[in-house]
Amino acid sequence: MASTYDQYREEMIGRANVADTPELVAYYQRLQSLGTGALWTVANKIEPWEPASTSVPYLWRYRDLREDVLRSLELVTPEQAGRRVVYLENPGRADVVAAVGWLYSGLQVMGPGECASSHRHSASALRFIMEGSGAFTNVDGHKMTLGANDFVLTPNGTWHEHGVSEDGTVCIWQDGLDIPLMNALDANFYEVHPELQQAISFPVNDSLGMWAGSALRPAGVTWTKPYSPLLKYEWGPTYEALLRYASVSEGSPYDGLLMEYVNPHTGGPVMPTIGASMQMLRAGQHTKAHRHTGSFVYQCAKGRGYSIINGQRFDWQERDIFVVPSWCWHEHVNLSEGEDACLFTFNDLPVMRSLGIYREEAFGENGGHQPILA
Ligand code: 1HN
Repeated sequence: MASTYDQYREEMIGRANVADTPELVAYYQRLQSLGTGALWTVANKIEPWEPASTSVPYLWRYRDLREDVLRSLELVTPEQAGRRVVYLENPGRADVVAAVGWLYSGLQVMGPGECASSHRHSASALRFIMEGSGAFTNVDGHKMTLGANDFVLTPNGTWHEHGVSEDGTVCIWQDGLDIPLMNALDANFYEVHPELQQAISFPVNDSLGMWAGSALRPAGVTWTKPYSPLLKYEWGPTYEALLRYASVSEGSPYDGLLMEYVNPHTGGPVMPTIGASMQMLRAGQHTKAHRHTGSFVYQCAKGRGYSIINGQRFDWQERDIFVVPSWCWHEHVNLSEGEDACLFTFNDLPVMRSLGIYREEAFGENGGHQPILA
């Protein structure tokens, strides 16, 4: 409840508070005919007290989607569709085809022997592998083999194509891109590779050989591109790193054991506009609620539990995807019996941080936990 003082402040101090009169309405019409408007009629909307996202908290259950994603295998070929993808539409962001904020996400499916044509675009992209074996991605000639819970980058401007080997199985992965952001900035270009399929120019999985050496890096090798030279982050070493972290630290009361995927060359985010992390919740852990700027797409990589987002409970299990819009309160609960749970996220934190607009706040009341609203 806003106090009387808050109401007074909201209505009176520095805020637009002009009642319509016939004279003003006529004036507004006149301004509109001139391609203009009176700022005080829109000021409170364009300058809210705090972020007021049009994205809503939302969860897509994998068991609801999987059959329909697989059905697209029979309905369209990758050649016809370009990409055979079922995208995730946030009810508040249908106009920009976003899953949350300025982030797009979808589920892509490919069968054995299929390969989509090579292309590049201004949008930065990533994939998180959900199921199947034999998937691969080729990024600027660096071919990578992909298994469940592997995370792979296709940074903006890189030629890329994906496929599944002849001896593989049907594969489903989550795509994440900043297409809505690129479109909002009117900076989105798209090109098809002249040869449709790139050559494999380096040893398979070479970016791991070069850059996945944990605290080691190849001597005398320079890297000048604005994204991580490590293009694939495998599940095995990711989970191991989380276990090692858990053995020496409590982690954060708000995030549990959260580790960011980094560019090993800089220690910074994997790409200039999209960051990613994997977070472990211990058996029985219930994190405290907080909120911050930035839009987040989560995928449960292991275990089951629920999250409370702005007072609403969302139950998740492995492969479910949910979103936390900017400045929404959120807390997570691990319900896996005696086991840790792991949540993958991709997000626009690098944008928030590089523009100096990252802000964070703890939920102060009720021991740090939100009441669940009906
Ligand atoms: C794209 O390039 C891929 O490379 C997937 O698999 C989804 C959605 C919009 C624009 C480009 C891919 C995409 C996309």
